[in-house]
Amino acid sequence: MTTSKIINPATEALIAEVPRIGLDETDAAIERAVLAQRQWAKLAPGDRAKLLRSFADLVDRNLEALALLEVANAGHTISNARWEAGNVRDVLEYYAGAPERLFGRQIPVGGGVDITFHEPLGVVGIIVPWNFPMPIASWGFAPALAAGNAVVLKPAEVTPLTAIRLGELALEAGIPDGVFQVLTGSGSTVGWRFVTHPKVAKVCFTGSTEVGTAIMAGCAEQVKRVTLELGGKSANVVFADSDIALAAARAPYGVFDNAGQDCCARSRILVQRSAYDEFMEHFERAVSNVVVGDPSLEATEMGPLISAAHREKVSEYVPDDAKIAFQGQCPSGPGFWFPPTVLAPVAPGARALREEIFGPVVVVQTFEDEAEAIGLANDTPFGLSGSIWTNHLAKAMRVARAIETGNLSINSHSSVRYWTPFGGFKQSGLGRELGPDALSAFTEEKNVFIATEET
Ligand code: TAP
Repeated sequence: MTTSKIINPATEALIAEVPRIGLDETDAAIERAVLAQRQWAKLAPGDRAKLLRSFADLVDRNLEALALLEVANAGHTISNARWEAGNVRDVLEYYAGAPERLFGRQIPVGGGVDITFHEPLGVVGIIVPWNFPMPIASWGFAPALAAGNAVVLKPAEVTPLTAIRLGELALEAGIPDGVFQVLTGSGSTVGWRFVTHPKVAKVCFTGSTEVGTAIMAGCAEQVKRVTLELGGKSANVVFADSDIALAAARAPYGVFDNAGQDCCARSRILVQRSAYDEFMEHFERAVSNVVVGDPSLEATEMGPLISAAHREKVSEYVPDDAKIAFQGQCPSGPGFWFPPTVLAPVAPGARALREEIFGPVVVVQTFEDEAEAIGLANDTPFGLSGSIWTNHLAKAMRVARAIETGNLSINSHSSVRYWTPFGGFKQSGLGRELGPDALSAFTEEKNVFIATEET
């Protein structure tokens, strides 16, 4: 069997070699999942819930080890990686409360009784990108398992280590063999087989819009259920009536977190013209203070990019003649480093303005009034996230309702809470993850009529 070499992006050291499984092993895993799912769905809801709680407990007890694994594999800062492992625990705990609460309805009808059930789909294939390997995996597998499905999970080829460990912890927690399997290998082999295999009932994909589009088209051939969480080009809209110093101080963390490799990155900052100079003065100071370096150190705020190839791609958005307003610092030497970079002004058609960069590069534009701010924010095929800074409540609500995006924060950059829905408008995706309704994405509603009177 061939293997993938796993590299620490902060040091470029080889840290592991992981099997690259092929089609036959993928098919065998899917067949195991089909058999395991039947037993899993038959378990009493309370027993399924207990096993998910045990899984959450084990993640909690292994939290530091999982975090350190992510620091080494993905270059995430240790504080982010701890949050991510904690998020897996929380998501598991939250959906461990679901099996006993997966209520159907009794609907009034004549001549009998009508009731609905939420049936599991069967085997769910989850395809995960490299930018947040742990949380994104759990947003799929936790509700899918809670609803009585089996899961085959494909991590990104470059960041499989935490997923492999989570697969081991699930078994240790007592989740039956075959119910949750982690399959390491390439997207075009393992991931695509989830699309084409008739016994995979649903594909949950997070990644690029390009691959997501192909997955949706592939799933259409079998009318296969699909959830897509794709790219973003989100706007951070700063009105002149906001606390400009605060908005500028927080702006780096809205876009440079995880080195900008975040689908929710607010990679376009729109500032009301009358506040532009004041904003840029504070923003420059904030960017120069971002601590970029060894992600295992507690004080580090930004680590490296994931790979040399990705750094190459990000660099293309900052050519030699780019108008760099200012840049932060980053280490030299081994590691895929890229400094926090602010581009301004940018020409209306510039690639950096229109395409998802997925690196620590942000563009700053100005606007005159509310209408122009909304127009600019919506001038993108994406619609995942965004922020609005203003002290005017009615304006904040008007603008929030007008921006075509799935997740907005007012006077904050927070995007994700496991108990609120998450997902995109337009080409940022299809369907929602997390929140109270996540199980409906992993079940089919069945209606049953029972005659109680002869007709
Ligand atoms: P992709 O290249 O799309 O890869 C994502 C996953 O899909 C990986 O596991 C990849 O496997 C797999 N894959 C690749 N080609 C495939 C195919 N033909 N069939 C099935 N699976 C395939 O994206 P990426 O570069 O890893 O991630 C960055 C993108 O993800 C960005 O656009 C970002 O915005 C988006 N993203 C979105 C969100 C949400 S929630 N909307 C969250 C995070 C990231 P390999 O490992 O073999 O490449």
